[in-house]
Order: sequence, then structure tokens, then C-alpha cells
Amino acid sequence: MIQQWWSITRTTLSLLALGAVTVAPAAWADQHAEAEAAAVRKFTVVNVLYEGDKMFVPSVLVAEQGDTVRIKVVNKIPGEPPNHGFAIPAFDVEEVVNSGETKTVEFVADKAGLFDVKCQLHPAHLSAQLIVHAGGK
Ligand SMILES: [Cu+2]
Repeated sequence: MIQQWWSITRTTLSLLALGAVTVAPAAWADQHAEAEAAAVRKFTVVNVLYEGDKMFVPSVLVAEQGDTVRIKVVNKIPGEPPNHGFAIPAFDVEEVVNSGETKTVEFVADKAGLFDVKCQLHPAHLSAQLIVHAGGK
């Protein structure tokens, strides 16, 4: 019974993880709709190991120009190395998060465009994207 539950849960979690990576446009639309109401855009980005690749979930973040962007970064990558970076060079964001830890970064998205979100420690780590819409509210 527990085994069956775990199997279903594991399948669901896998689909969720996959969905977060591949169905970005839906997440984008949701985030965009919420953007009208909030000047502080809050995200939780989880660093995961998925089928051999290290990546950020969600992998697309959307904000309006002028928003304060607050991102909670969680490192859930098991094993070595225990540290992973979280950097958005365009906004001078650079942090190192130890395995199992959480850190929060905050900045003002004062310019519009498409920006790289990456692990500054490991070039092979898959990047994410930050989209900042021009003009704001
Ligand atoms: Cu890394």
C-alpha cells in the first residue's frame, strides 16, 4: 500500500518537475497575470539534479521592469560538489548555496530584456532565464 502510494507520488513528482521545465509558457502567463498586482515579485527556485542534469526549477522567471525581485534559492542537488552558485550577472546577483540550504537574493529589475540565470561555479550546470517586460505597470 505504502509502496503503491510512493510509486504514484514519485511519478507525480517527476511529471511536475518535467512540467516545470517544459511547460514554461503556462507558468509565464500565470506569473505575468500576477505581475500587475505586485511590486515585489517573489520566486522560489530549486536547484535540482534531474536525469543527470543540474538545473533550476522553474527555469523561466518573469518580472515587470521596475519590480523588486526576491528569489529564494534552494539547493537540493545531492552529492558532490555540495555548493552551487546562483548568479544573474546583468543585475550583479551572485550567491553560493550549500547543499540543503536556502538563500534569498533581491534586486530591482531596472532594465528590460532576457537575462541569463546561471551557476557561476559550474559552466555545465543548465542555465535559467529571467524575462523582464519593458515599461512595468
Ligand atoms: Cu552548480
